[in-house]
Amino acid sequence: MLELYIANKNYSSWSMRPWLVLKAFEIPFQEHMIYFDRERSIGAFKQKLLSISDNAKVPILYDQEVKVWDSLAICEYLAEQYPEYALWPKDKAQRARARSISAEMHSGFTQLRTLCGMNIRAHLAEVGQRLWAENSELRQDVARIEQIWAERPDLDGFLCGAFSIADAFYAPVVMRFKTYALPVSASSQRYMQSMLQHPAVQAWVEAAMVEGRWVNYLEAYQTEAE
Ligand SMILES: N[C@@H](CCC(=O)N[C@@H](CS)C(=O)NCC(=O)O)C(=O)O
Repeated sequence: MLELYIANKNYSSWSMRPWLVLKAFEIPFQEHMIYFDRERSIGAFKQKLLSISDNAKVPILYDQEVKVWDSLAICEYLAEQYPEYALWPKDKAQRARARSISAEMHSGFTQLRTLCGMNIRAHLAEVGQRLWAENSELRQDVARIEQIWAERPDLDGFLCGAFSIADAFYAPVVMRFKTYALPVSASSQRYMQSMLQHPAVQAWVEAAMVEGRWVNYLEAYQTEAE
């Protein structure tokens, strides 16, 4: 049985990606949750991670004795292990696009990632409005994402046709756009709706909503009492 180590569903955007892929394609796996510490200084999260993998970051996948870390490497490994499912699109051109946009997400969009941390439970529209007004680099990141989304083959569908790893990579972005109510086009909102209605995304979001763990250092914009 595959074993996937992840952190809090409310906050852990990197964990969300391979988890969604496993769920969406109904690949059986055992989930191991390692909660972030309330304060970074506590150090228990890091210590637990270090006992699992030297890279000390989630997600980590174990397939018996095989260890895979890093969300993109995990998804590539799953695609290789389950060639019967289209984890990457079957069509060569769409597969190339899916790989490219996943890699682009993996290594880019720094401003969006830094300023708008994933926080599924939170409603930060006012914060989003301020960030949007003040940060041209954030607006550039969002513009590029919107361009990628607009190029999907069917406006009612997913990024490269059927749901694939590429969508799992952009799922945390969907959550960020929602939390910070960033002003995106009708076409982008349509993609966000398709994603939010996907059963795997819904399952993750439902779990995030009831998780009930507060992590101070991941809450830049609100205090616990709010
Ligand atoms: N590039 C890595 C990033 C993993 C990552 O940064 N994970 C975060 C959680 S979302 C983490 O484990 N942070 C713990 C830390 O930095 O102490 C991936 O794609 O898996």
